[in-house]
Amino acid sequence: MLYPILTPSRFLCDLSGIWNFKLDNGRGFDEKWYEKPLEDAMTMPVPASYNDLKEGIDFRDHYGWVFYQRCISLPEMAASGRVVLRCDAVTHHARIYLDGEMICEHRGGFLPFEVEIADKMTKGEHLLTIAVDNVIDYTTLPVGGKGDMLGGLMGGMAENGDSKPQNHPNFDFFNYCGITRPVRIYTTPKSYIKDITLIPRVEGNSADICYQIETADEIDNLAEQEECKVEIYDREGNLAAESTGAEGILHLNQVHLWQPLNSYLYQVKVKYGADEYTLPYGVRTVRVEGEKFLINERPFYFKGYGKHEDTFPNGRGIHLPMNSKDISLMKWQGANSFRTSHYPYSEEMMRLCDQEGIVVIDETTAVGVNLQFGGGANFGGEKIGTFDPEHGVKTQEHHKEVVRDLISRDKNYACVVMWSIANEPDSAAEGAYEYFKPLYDLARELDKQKRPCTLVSVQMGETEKDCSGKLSDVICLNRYYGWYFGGPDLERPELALRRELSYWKTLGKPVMFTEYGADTVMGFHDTTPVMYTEEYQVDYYKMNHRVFDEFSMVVGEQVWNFADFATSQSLLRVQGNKKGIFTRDRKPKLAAHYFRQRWQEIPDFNYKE
Ligand code: GCB
Repeated sequence: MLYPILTPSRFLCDLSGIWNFKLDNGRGFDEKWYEKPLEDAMTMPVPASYNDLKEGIDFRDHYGWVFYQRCISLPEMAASGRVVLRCDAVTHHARIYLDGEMICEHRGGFLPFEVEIADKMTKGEHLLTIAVDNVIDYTTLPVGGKGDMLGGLMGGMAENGDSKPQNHPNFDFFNYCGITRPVRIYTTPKSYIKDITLIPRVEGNSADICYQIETADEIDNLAEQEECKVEIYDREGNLAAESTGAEGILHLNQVHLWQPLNSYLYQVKVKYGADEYTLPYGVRTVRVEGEKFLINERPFYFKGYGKHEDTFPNGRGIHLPMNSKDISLMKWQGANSFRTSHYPYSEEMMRLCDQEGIVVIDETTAVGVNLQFGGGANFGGEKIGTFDPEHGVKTQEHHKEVVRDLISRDKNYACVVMWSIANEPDSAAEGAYEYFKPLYDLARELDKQKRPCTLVSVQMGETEKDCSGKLSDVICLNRYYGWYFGGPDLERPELALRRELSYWKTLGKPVMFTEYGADTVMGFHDTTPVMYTEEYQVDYYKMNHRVFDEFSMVVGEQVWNFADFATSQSLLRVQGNKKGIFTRDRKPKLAAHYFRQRWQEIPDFNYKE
C-alpha cells in the first residue's frame, strides 16, 4: 500500500484538527449517532489517543465504542478522479460512516486502511463519523484477557462482584486507543498506480533494482492501457536509470548503498497515464549466514532498543517531534537500531528511519498470544492451553491479515531488516509450531526481498521446545536474568544466562537480545546498588554485557526500554513501566551515559570478528 503524498497528479488533504467526540453510553448505535451531529459533544484532537486528554478514570479506562465526527467537503478541482479516505491507524476497530451510511469497517489498530468515496462526495458538506472500539479479547491482536487476568492480589476481583465491563490487556502497555494517526483524503486519476515493489540485487559496485508496478484502470478504459515509465534519481537529482513496463530492472552502474547511520536515498519516480508517484528508496542487502547477520554483506551488530509509541498526553498518538528527538538521543548514544515493539509504528517514523539510517526490526501486533502469563506486569495467567482449539486464542486468521498488511505497507523501506512475527507468544506450547509455521511461510512468500523472520521469545525456561528455534532465522530473546529471574542477586543469574546461551549456540544461528532490563525510578540512588535505583540498573546491564560479549553468535543488544512508558495499573507498575533508559519525557538516567560509553566503543560492523 502506497503512503499518501502530494504529486502533480494527486491532491492530498489532511483532516487533522479538532473533531467532535462522544463516549458511547451503550445507546450510540441504537440511536444512530452517526446519522446526525453528535449531541453534547466534547472536543477531541485527531490524531491522538483520547485516554489522557480528559480527566477521570472512567474516561481513561472507557470500555467499548466512542464516536468521532466532523464535516468534510471536496473542492471541485479534486472531484473528477478517484477520491480516497485513508486512516493510518484507528485503535482497535473502526466503522466509518458518511452521511449516516457505513462505508467501511476495519479491525486492527496499527495499520492503514482506505475506502473510495468519490461517488458519495457530491457538492456541499458531508458528515463523517468514525466509531472506534477499544475492546480486546481472544480474537484480537493485541490479545485481551478475561476478568481474572488482573493478576497478583487483584486476581478474581472482577468476577466477584464488579460486573463493570473492562479491558484486561494481556500485555504490558496501556491500551491507548482512538484515531491515533492521521486521517487523510487523497485523489488519484481514475487509472492509477496502485502499488510499487522494489527488490535490490547488488553485485560489486553496481545494482539491479527489480521493480513491479501494480496499476488499476478505469473499467471502460481497459483497451487503452498505458505503459508505466519508471525512473530512478540519485540524491543530487540526476537520472540514474530508467525503464518502461509494469515489471523491469533499473540498472545502477555505480550504486550508493543505504548504510546503517549513513543513509542514502534514491527517488523512484513512476508514471502511469496521468498518474505520478515518487518513492524514496534505499538500496541495501540483508541476509543471515551462519551465526552472522549481514547488512550489505558485512556482519552487523544491533545496538539499540525496544521502544513504544508512547508520550504524554498523546498516548499512542503520533508525535513527530518526539520521533525526531528519540532518534537524536539514540544517535547521541551510538545506537543504530530499534524494534517496533509491539505493533507497527507510524509510516512517518518508518520514513524517518529510512532517512536517518536507523535499522528497524518490524513487529506485528501479535502481543499477548500467550495464556501462560498475562504479559509483563500481569503475572496472573489463565493456565489454559494458548493454542487449545476450544479454549485458546482465536487469532491466527487475523494474524495472517496483519502479516499481509504489514509487509504490504513496509516492504520497500531499507530500514526494515527483519520481520518479527510476534512478541513473547507461548512458543514452546503444544500447537505453537502449527500456529506459527503458516505465518512464517506467509511472510517469506510475501516479502520479495526475503528478509529474515523471527519471533521474540519469552523467558519460560523451555528453550528446547521453543518453536522459534526451528522457525526463526535469528533467535531473538527477551531475558530478565537479574530482574524477574534471580534479582537482586546478579551472580547466579549470570551463570544461568551463560548456560542458556550455551544452548542457543548449538543451533548455529545468530542470537540477539530484544529485551533485557530493570525497572528504575529516576532519582533513586544508593551506595549499595539495590533494585529500582539507577545504580542497580547500570550493574544489571554490566552483568548482562559481560556474558553477551563472550558469545560470538550474539549479534545484538536491544534494551528494554528506550523510555519509561504507561501501562495498566498493577502492583509492579509505578505509574507505568520504569525500565526506560530515559524517562518518559526523555531525560537520561545514569544508564543512558553508561550505554553511550559502551555503544560508542562498539562498531556497527565486525564487532565480534
Ligand atoms: C516483556 C514484554 C514487555 C514488557 C516487559 C517488562 O517481556 O515483552 O512488553 O513491558 O517484559 O517490562 O516486563
